[in-house]
Amino acid sequence: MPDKGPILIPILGDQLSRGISSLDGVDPDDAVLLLMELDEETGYVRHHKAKIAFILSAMRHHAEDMRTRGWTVDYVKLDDPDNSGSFSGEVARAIERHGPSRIRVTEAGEWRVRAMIEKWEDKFEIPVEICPDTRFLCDHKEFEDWAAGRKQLRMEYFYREMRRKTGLLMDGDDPEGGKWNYDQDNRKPADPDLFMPKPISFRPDDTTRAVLDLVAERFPDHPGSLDHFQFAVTHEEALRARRHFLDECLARFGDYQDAMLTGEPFLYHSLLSPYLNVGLLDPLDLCREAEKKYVQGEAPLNAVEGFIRQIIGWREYVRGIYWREGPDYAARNFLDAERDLPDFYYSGETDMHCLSQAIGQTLDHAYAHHIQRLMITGTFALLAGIDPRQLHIWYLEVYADAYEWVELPNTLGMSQFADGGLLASKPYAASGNYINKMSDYCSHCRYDVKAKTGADACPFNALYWDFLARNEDKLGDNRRLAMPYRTWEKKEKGEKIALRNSARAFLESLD
Ligand code: FAD
Ligand code: DLZ
Ligand code: SF4
Repeated sequence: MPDKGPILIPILGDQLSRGISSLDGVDPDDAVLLLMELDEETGYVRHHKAKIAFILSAMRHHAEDMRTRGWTVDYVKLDDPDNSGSFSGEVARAIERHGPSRIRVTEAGEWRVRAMIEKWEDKFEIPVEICPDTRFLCDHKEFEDWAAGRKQLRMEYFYREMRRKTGLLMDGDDPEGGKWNYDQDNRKPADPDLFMPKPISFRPDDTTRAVLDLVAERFPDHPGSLDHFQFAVTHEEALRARRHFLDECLARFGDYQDAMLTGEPFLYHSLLSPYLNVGLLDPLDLCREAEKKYVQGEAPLNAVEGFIRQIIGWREYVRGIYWREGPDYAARNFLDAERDLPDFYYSGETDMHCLSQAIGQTLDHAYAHHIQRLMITGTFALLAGIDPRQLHIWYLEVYADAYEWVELPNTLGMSQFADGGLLASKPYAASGNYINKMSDYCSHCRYDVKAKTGADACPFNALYWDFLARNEDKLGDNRRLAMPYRTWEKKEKGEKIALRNSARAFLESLD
């Protein structure tokens, strides 16, 4: 290989940050950036059509943006007849085209692609430098050091470290306002009379329209609709989306973070995760902008702390868990759950109004907010004993923000307890009562949320008790479940049988 060739810098589809680490210290005149639209990436699961369109359009816009900043960009389109379909195949072809002296790439966001990149040096007989992804606050070693020797890896303690490290919402060595966490103020159910901010939407330009046509033609069998496509696809648009959230939604984000309302998919959530995850927005900058809103008296502490915690706490923490647990994490199934994912996860067609709302909006917008993911589609799957691997694939497919490093720990660990409690201290099991408290869904549902058994009873109710009874050998000694297990024990034998029969009849109807 020539010593004097350019540096070949592959930029993966979730590395669309102008300051991505593989560019650090590189002179644009010495490098070729390689962006690749690939069958393997668009097809390793059946991604929602809008997710593919978002990523490809953002990639095309980013390529143009980098060209205007003086970089040479080699862009391989999905319908290029010579496209080999994989990162390795396209890097091989790019080596032929450019004769690079070396390859430099920022580490991938998933084990599958990481393993592929680690083979490049031997495969291509050319030096390959893999740079750490500096868009995260906590690198792999720092997370290891934090986790080492701890019996339990609780997010709350990790989050405090990140607060200290960034100085966000700190008053010297103490947390602003005297408390680290204001979650107790953040559990208001939504009121249908609330004024809801309209989400900012971006009209597709020529580039996006071409991508939408391509996706409609090539992926007709993938889930989801392109009809509501309104994502930001450039750095500037993502900044406008950020401003919209900070000005219009942040102040009420905390109060209504856990609320759900019929026909209101977005409430006061930021809708910024797709942009953070592909690199159109920087997480720390976003948190600093949110902090300013508190300092300027434009948003209360419970909202700003809650928002910042999601990003420097949860987001960093789940990434740490993903890399720490290794590629086998995806295979865990602590509760031996083996039921197939019901078809209605792909159609939204079910009489359970909470599920039809959460799934319907997911298929329309490739979006559901956290409590819908956790307490509606997640809790139902947990109670029904759905195979966590099938559920993991579903979440990876249907959300525009889904990449394995963030989706897998949330699904397998937090939502399904399939890692046996590494991430969550107890399973997020709940009856219909929780959904009724936090939403207006039950008042629109054909099922009766107050009824426990029988054909018209809310299925979550019998499933909840059945879940506890079914998993008593694995969960019976969990201290946080002591109360529900005591309540179960106190029930009359007849009631127990009726609940379990009701659950069984419902589960059989799913099969
Ligand atoms: P907001 O409610 O406005 O929150 C602000 C930001 O905080 C988000 O944009 C996100 O970057 C971050 N955040 C919040 N909660 C989490 C969390 N638990 N883990 C990581 N980051 C978080 N998030 C993803 O980005 N990708 C996924 O694939 C994903 N899969 C999930 C699967 C399940 C089963 C569950 C329960 C949660 C999942 N989440 C995932 C976390 C969370 O639901 C989404 O980040 C959030 O709903 C995105 O919408 P938003 O931008 O409006 O978030
Ligand atoms: C998710 C995705 C999709 C749908 N398509 C592409 C693509 O065509 N080209 C690309 O470079 N990246 C894509 N991605 C994102 C990658 O899957 C992601 O970069 C890897 O999973 C590594 O995190
Ligand atoms: Fe969901 Fe049950 Fe409420 Fe219907 S009654 S919306 S199934 S929780």
